[in-house]
Amino acid sequence: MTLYKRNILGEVFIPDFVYLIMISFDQIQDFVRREGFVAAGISKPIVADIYTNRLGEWLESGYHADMSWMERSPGIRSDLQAHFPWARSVLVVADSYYSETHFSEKSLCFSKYAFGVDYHKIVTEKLQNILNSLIKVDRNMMGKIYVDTGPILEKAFAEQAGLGWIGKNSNFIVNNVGSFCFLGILILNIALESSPVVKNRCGNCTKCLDACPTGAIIKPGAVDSRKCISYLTIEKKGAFSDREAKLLNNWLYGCDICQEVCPWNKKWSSKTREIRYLDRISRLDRSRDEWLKLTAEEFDCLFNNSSLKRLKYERFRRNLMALNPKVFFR
Ligand code: B12
Ligand code: SF4
Ligand code: SF4
Repeated sequence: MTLYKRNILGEVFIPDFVYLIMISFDQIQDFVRREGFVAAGISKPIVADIYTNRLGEWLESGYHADMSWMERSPGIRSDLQAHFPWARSVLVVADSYYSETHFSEKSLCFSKYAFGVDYHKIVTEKLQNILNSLIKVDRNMMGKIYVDTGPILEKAFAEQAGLGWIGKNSNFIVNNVGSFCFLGILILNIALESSPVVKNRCGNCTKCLDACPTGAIIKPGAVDSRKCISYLTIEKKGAFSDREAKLLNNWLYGCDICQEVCPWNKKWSSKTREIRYLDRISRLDRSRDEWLKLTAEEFDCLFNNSSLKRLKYERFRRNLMALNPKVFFR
């Protein structure tokens, strides 16, 4: 017998009282720890107006560049129940991918998030394990996973779930862990109490704004993607303009500068226990000339199941050709 019902429109109707008694956050925490996540918390399935208003301003300013998919589905971005009427709470998790980098002088720069297996795959797999465990406890459990795979304001949910705070560099800083963490969410049909929110601890610090080599952090918390090395090397389609090509500052894929300078990362970061995030780090220490010799077949082999695979060889070559250390400027 299932405990939820459908009305004549086929919408799922769930009496809240049923789900209040089924499972506690403490039980969920056991599953979370088993998967090796460094933090977890619970949020309600709606994001506060402050986040959606800021998203609106960001889009109006054109800071999303050609990522037009960011304009889609504003309804679900603010209220998950608009799309999932059964949603009662959101489990938010953080997975650390931090490792120190000891690349040689000749090497081009790679973001730490590209040292191993694609995080979409790993975080989704771990959240699926949690959902499966929950279903074993209560077969009426329903869930939906997002790991940067849909129109979800993940950092807003993470802040509401008390995992930490959104820094002025716009990255989410997990309390006691730092920002070198991926986020993922599991929408649940059980009503769980929201976790207490953590205070923003950026204070008067402006290290990330000062360090960004392209001036992409327009104001605290807001990044103009058109100037951001991460956008240019990962998301941008097509050729670079001359000006864009000069912004890359030796970064072949992604950019970590505004995180590397953050005092909280210096204080808290420690090596991830998820070794799959680091499984090809030693093979990335190459000079531009060495990378230029990489063939399309070798690219596919080296970056199999990595997030770089989505870049494809053509855009990898585009990035590579644009790197010329003599012509960097803001
Ligand atoms: C679009 C996108 C990008 C774009 C735009 C980045 C951006 N800052 O928005 C580009 C391609 C540039 C990018 C780059 C990176 N990304 Co990205 N990206 C996303 C994505 C898909 C959506 C983010 C979003 O909603 N942006 C919209 C704007 C409006 O959001 P925002 O600027 O953060 O503003 C929000 C808050 O900051 C707040 N806010 C606004 N103004 C202010 C002002 C103040 C003072 C404060 C405190 C807050 C605040 O309200 C806004 C709405 O929620 C998410 C996944 C997801 N679905 O959430 C991953 C995600 C944010 N990216 C991620 C990563 C890892 C990166 C990179 C570090 C990768 C790299 N090393 O190169 C860089 C970091 C660059 C940077 N400094 O932000 C992780 C971040 C994890 C974390 N700990 O924060 C995410 C969460 C993916 C994931 N599941 O792990 N990304
Ligand atoms: S990722 Fe790099 S370019 Fe983008 S805001 Fe941070 S420091 Fe600036
Ligand atoms: S560098 Fe300073 S201002 Fe920037 S995110 Fe870290 S603590 Fe906040």
